[in-house]
Amino acid sequence: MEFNNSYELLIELRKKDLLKSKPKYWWPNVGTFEVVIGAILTQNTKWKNVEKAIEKLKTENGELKIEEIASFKPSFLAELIKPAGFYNQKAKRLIVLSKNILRDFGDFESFKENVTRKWLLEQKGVGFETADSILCYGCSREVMVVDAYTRRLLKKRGYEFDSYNEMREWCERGIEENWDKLAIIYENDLNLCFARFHGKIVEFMKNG
Ligand code: 39A
Repeated sequence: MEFNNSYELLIELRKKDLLKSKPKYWWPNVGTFEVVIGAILTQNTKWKNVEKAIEKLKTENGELKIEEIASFKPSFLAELIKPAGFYNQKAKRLIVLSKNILRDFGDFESFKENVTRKWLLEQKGVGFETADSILCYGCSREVMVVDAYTRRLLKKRGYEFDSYNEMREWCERGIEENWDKLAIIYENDLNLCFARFHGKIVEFMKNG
């Protein structure tokens, strides 16, 4: 795979049909509180384990309520999210994060509209990748998530970066500079393009 910028990488990945039978934005249930939960739970574990934990958290009608998570005792939540590993730490962080969202934004809809990267990065257990996952998939912002898969793929092709932000900016820049050719494919939705681009990188690195 040869590429000179992230646009050319996306074009290469598009030839591989990597997101067949995946949700439109790759991450399930985009725009919901479930993305916040998934972004924390996926730290240091496989996505399959996250799916198991999320299923345990859902109510009978498939809902995941922020008020409910905020009201749980850490030990009770830890038991539910056990499949995702580091469950005591993750339970405490999820409860505090849920409480802080309700305290500072009132509800999840207002959080989606008003949250900033700075606010997210001030939360315990939220680093760059988690913050950008919440922004891109939870809040529909025009932000590209990059991760260990992205770093490994780019390193293999001779691209190395000093920081997370430098790698993210490189990925975003190639897409933005070629948006005239991509807009029609991605319904004029840059968030959709970034969401799928990240998903394609993960699926490519996981499954070849
Ligand atoms: N590692 C991952 C994933 N693998 C994933 N999916 C598959 C759907 N998501 C949403 C996040 N992280």
